[in-house]
Amino acid sequence: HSQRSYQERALHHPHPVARRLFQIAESKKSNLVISADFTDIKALLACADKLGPYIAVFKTHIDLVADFSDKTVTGLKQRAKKHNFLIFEDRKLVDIGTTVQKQYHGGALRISEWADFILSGDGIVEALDQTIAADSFPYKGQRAFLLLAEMTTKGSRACVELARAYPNSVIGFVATRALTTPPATGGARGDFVVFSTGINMSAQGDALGQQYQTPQSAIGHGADFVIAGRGIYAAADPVAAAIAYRDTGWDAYMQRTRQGD
Ligand code: UP6
Repeated sequence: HSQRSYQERALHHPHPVARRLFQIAESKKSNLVISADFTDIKALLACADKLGPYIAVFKTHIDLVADFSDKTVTGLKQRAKKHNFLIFEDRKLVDIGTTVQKQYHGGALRISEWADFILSGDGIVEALDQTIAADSFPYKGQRAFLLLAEMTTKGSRACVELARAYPNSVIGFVATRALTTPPATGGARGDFVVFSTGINMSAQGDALGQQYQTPQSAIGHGADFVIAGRGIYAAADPVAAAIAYRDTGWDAYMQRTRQGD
């Protein structure tokens, strides 16, 4: 698990999106990602307004937004700037390369326009890598991908190999634990950012198979950022919950990097 500070990783990471991510975490003292799984623009932007100050990343499922429009795009971009957070679109794209390219860049949801990073995966990473590397791509150097890690050891090894093969676009993983031993020093390649989903401080799971761990547990296992949805936005006081998750996540990070000693 990485014992280096976000500040140090921000200085040395070869990818600009990872550098921005670590800078934001450091400056807001937050490794919290809100999973904003809302079904209309008003609720989505209200969440960004209310919780924006406490988070490093705002995670969307944009295909849930029934009234998606230009207002969604401009509204999200404006909130990201105002509150200094990155946007992660969590659509699980699984089609053939050429289809995925069109779903990502252009298309009805215009994901490349407003999402700093999205999920990629085996079979599509080559196609998406080509899209963001093209001379005509308007957001060059400002977009990146995460890989959704496989649970088996064999699967997660393959995932790491894939990430290493695409250093210009893949910056890390969504996983329940760190998949690699991170480099101990400077500008070494392979400093993957680990995001963990399934974070909740008051529930063990839901009725549909979701399983939760706490921010302390995830960060103790090597997560750099914790993603929480219902644990925060469905709480009686979402702002108080966001602050509690942020502070718990930050303390766990300080412990792991021994800055708390
Ligand atoms: N998510 C998971 N597990 C995964 C991958 N992604 O929960 O393996 C996403 C869900 C949802 C969020 O799609 O957006 O993380 C979890 O929300 P919750 O905290 O409300 O359970």
